[in-house]
Amino acid sequence: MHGWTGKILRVDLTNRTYRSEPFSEEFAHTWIGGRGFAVKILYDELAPGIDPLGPENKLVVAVGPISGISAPNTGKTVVAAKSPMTGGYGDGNLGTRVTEKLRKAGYDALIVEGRAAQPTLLYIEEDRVEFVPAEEIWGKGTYEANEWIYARYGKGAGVLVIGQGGENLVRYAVVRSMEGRSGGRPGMGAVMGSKLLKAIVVKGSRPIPQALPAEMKVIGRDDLRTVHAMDQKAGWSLQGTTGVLPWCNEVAALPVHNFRRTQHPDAWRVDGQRLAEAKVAVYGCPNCTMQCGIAMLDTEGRESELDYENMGLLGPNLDLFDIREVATLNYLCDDFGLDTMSAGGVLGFYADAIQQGAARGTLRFGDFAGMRDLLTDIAHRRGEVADLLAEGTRRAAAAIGHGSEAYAMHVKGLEISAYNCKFIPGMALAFGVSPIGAHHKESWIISYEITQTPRESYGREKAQKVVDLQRIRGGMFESIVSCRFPWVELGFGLENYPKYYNTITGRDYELEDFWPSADRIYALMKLFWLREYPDTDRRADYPPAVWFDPANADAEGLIAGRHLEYDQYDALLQHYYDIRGYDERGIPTRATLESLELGAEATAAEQFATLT
Ligand code: PTT
Ligand code: SF4
Repeated sequence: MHGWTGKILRVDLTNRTYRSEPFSEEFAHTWIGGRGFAVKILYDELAPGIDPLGPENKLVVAVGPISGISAPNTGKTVVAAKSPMTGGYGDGNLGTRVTEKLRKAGYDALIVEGRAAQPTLLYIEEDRVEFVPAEEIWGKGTYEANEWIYARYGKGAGVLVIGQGGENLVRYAVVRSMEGRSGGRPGMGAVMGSKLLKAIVVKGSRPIPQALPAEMKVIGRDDLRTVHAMDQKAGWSLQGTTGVLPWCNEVAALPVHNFRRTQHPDAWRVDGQRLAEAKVAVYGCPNCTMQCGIAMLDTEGRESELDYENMGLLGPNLDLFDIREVATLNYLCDDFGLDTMSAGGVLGFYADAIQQGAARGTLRFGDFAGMRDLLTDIAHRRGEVADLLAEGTRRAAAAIGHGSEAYAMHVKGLEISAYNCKFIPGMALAFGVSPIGAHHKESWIISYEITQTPRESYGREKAQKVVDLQRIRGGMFESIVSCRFPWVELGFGLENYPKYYNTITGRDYELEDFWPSADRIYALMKLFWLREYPDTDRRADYPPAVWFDPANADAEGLIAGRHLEYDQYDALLQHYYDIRGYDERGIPTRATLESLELGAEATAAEQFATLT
């Protein structure tokens, strides 16, 4: 088989055993890799209703056929499990040396099962697997733990590590890698923590199987140069993702004051220009020339690597406009291994609940020290409030009550990315139908919607665009596993990806040939959800109530008085279901499942729910 190693490494932490398992060429072609492998494995192997933080959950680390090869931005890996945040399928994608090392160790995926008896580091070197005691770094932040690991295994090793957040089962704990960033917003770090798994270290030196290695070398080298030149021309990596912040403020899409407002006159103080001026270092994932991880010093003089999402949700969303203070909250999230986006969402929600009189407490918007101290307590689950907020916004709102659910800014239990959609229907739909909860990674329609369509339209073309983007982003990029930024940010052609795929696997794909696999992956993520929540309906695909509330509309500015409309949103959602072949509850119909070669899954699904 060209393009895949054809093997998955399965490790059982409870019994300290492991084995290499072959997979078929048909499996490879059907599910491609990364998210495709992960959702199929987790759907087949997890019993419904298991505790995501129990030993029955499994962590899947999966790469794809073009991961790790010498071509633009191929250093990405998918981490997946049943999500402690949503209860459905969850995953994230991070830049890490594990990508290349796992393939060179001879595997396309790693499945970690069970629970270790004591804190453990999993060391994988080709056919060798060791369960290394990790008490010495348990309780340490990700930076210190990573240094300890590098000192023992060398800087060339691939490392995934968690911080105190994951150890203490904060539901939105992420997995960290120093060569990229953080992955697994829906709580993959907490899943590692629940297994007492502090880190995974991978080494390998076998060749990555490729159909045409010599051709790939030439294509990859040329395209790396092309992307580098495009970036230098566009200057994108000067500000990285934070370059989008002024635009979000200008078009009234910035989350301010727990998403209550969409614009702020001080937003410029935390924008990409300010970050570029304060820049002290630049980082990037392996195999990347775009290097978008821009770091500045925080209030304590520590390097903190900032992105737009981090800046928006730990800054304006909390009424914080001192960029060094935002950098400090960001540094703490990185060190504790907490998702910056959910952390910003939770803190904003709690400050709002206090302001509304729903909760009692001292935290105020704009209170940097209060936010910093509470974040630290959350990572350690110290005290009743922090313990509750470690559960995420949805659970915190359910406990606090008094109407706070309306302004708990999440979808399916995952906090919303830094795009305030109180008057952006298509992007609100993208959050609503994202199968892993409110994450912009599935379908970032906002730029198309604002610049190329009437903003107030709820037309079918927006639902079609959401589907188109899901196919490209959540389908193709997450399964071939490569960073999407060369395409998103520089316009590097999508046709390059089937070109790599064909050179590596020996197949003959056009771009559209990825769509059946992409649709299959989305359908299976939905079935995973349905199996966990058999009574689910279209309400699961709605954004927060506050975006529909006239009383919450901006009082002034670009979208003063505007808000989402229920009936029209519902019609837009129906367009999405129609295009996808889902029924009125948002569940794929039997015919749709059969057309995606999921007939067996459809039959099995009928044991727990009725399909139409
Ligand atoms: C991603 C999410 C994002 S998306 C950001 S900023 W972004 C936040 N980054 C965090 C961080 O940093 N530290 C932390 N403690 N928590 C964080 N949470 C947030 O996590 C780097 C880039 C980015 S920066 C994006 S959009 C793109 N994401 C890609 C993707 O998802 N798939 C893909 N094939 N290519 C991508 N390219 C880009 O990668 P999650 P990363 Mg992470 C400090 O994984 O769970 O999806 O959450 O991915 O390595 O941080 O991505 O404006
Ligand atoms: Fe990583 Fe940024 Fe490069 Fe993508 S563009 S691979 S996120 S450094």
